[in-house]
Amino acid sequence: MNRVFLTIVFLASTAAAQDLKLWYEKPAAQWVEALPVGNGRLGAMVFGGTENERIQLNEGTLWAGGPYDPSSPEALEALPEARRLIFEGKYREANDLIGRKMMARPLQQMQYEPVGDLRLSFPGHGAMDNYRRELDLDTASVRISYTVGGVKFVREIFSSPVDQVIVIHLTADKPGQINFTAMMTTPQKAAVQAESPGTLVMRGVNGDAKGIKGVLKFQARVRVRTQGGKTTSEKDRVAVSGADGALLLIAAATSYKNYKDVSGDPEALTQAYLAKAGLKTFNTLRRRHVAEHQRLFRRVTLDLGVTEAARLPTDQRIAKFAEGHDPQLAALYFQFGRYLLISCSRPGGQPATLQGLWNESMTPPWDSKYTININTEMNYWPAEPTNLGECTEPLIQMVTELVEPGSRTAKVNWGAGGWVCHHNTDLWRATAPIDGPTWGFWPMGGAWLCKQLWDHYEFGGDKTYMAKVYPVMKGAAQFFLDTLVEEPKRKWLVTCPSLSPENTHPGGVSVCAGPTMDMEIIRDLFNHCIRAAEILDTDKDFRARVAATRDRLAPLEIGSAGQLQEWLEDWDMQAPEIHHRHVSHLYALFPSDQITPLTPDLFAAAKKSLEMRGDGGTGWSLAWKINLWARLLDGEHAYKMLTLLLRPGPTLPNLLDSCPPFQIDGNFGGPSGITEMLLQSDIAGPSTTNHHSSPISVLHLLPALPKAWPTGKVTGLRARGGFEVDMRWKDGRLEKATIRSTSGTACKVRYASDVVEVKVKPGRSVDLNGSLMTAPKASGAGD
Ligand code: FUC
Repeated sequence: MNRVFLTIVFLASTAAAQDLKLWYEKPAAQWVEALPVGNGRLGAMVFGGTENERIQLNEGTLWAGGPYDPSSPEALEALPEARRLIFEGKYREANDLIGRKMMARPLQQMQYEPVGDLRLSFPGHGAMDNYRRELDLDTASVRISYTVGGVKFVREIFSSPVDQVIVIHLTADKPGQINFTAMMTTPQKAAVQAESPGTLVMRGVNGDAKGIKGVLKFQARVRVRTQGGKTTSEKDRVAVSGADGALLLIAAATSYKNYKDVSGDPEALTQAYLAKAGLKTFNTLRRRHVAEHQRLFRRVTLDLGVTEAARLPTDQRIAKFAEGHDPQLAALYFQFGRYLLISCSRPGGQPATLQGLWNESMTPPWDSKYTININTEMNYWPAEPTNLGECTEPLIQMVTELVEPGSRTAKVNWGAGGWVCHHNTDLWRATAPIDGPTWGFWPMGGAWLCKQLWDHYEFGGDKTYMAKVYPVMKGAAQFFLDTLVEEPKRKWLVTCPSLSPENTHPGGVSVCAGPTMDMEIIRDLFNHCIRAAEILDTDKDFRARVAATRDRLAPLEIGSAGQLQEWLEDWDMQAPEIHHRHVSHLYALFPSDQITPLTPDLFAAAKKSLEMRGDGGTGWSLAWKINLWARLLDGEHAYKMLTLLLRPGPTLPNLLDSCPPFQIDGNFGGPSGITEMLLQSDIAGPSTTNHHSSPISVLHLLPALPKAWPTGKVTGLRARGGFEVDMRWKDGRLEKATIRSTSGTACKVRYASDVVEVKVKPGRSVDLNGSLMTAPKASGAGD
């Protein structure tokens, strides 16, 4: 008895300590083992070497190139011919014509680049004991500790959103033990110079790329401050000997002001950041950093239970997750996603790229830019439901900025009004179709991003915000009013040319007319525009036109295998890649709500399509499928997808996602999927038939809870319509739920077969117990 009791107590206390930490027994041997910190603008990957520390640095605006216009002057002329060829079924010819005339010039966009590395060498620290390297998600800091010759050394690193510097603090438990040399290296065209007192400065210019000249200046500046000891600066290094402790502050900036203006002064900026931060003690810097991080991070807690496995280093846990004994790793993975979003996407910064904020290469995979045919949207899926609405600000800003270049592309490429962005964009907000017709000739990226704008409103209910982004959504809708064409057979309105992202149809190419996903995205965009115009009481005529056009869009179709058709034609069974990683047509099931249990035929067809696709895929594809199975209310299959994602391969030792290679989207799609397993919310059911006239939120509690998580607790999740939800469950049954209103006043709450209507005033909450039908009166604080 006693032993059992002690084990439980031990596990509980270890769990408390390890709950929110990634930790390792060795320094990182490679980048995919290093640990990320970031303040939305300044990022670092910390390797934790004892003799040689490498801190790889990024600054969010350091990209290749400069402002450019990739329009193809020949594009518009070729459009009618491309359409004719497609409608005649001459897909290859259309593809070739599009490739020759209609793609962007240059054919590729600019890439995200690294600043370089801060290298610290600690002579004699090669042989050490008691090594531990950890990332604490709750304090957003990396800590490395070890002993050499009986002296304990501790290194702590964080990137402060408040003071705009990366902070490195070095301590030893005996005086005079801190000896190191600091240097900087970089793959950029840059020079490093040591300046007194104890300062390293890297001055450089960004890369040229694809014929576009690099016009950004950048600077990284490291200041070393010690307690005691001696500091010398010479040539390109700063050396410290015999100090009791040291504080290093890193500032970095570029001359980027916005996508049209590169007149900033990185020298003045880095000097100013250091001057301000330099006045503060380590404890003050740390306190301010932790408080700001926890303001966001602590809004949500998730407890899925703990077992013995939680005592292992994180890389070992990843390898064992599928064995099913480590529910806490799923919770850690969920919180790691939130940590990453807070660290790479903060107001005033750039949105999360394919690698968030973290990239060591001058030529990263897919340029580490914004791929908007799934990846960038996935990055933001967890933002609203996991209570990080602020983190979408950089994305909203980017979409707003896309309007101007996107209007040019709409005009030059399509002869249309409004604005368009194809399947990628970059720091310079390029909007034209890139890479080649198979991938790039897809005019839907901007429209899909508009769904994120709408979600921000649906969760938050802020009408002032809605008024600001409505013109952006309206411009996106205008583009389709101008470019949709009638397909000859059934006279439906369709996009043409377009494609179902990256998937080849039986015609041997991707380009086609009216792929299902396009129709779904446009239906959402149109419905959201109508709803926004109603809320803002504006644009009556426009609303009517949008509604009339919406009603002529090609409908969702069920094919001969009972599947939701991916294309206008029933091609799915003959498509060359039946297991293709993109599940584009299932957009209607997730992230959209056009397919729900209330549309049973489509719901069954979507399930069939997902089964046909299979359970394989890239990291992000697996992550998408967690969300899709959760929306199909199948917790076991959703959990199976999570185990396929959270294993070595799709998940790297540092818990980052791999496409492969490293790509951060799965780190956001995964947590979004976990959220969808616990809470789903919808406003007034499916929007396919424009049911949005009297919206009411429907909150579905524990809709896809897997057997692997019989007992748990979650607090602070957000639901559409302005609510926050806490839940506690045991033996697979809901015990208690609390619905707090942030702006909503009424919602329907569904759990298993129970549905109750709850009224709650903003700022108040209502408690429900596991049997909803008997509950609301019990504690109704809603009046
Ligand atoms: C899409 C995907 C690829 C990759 C790239 C960044 O093109 O099809 O798998 O994720 O984006």
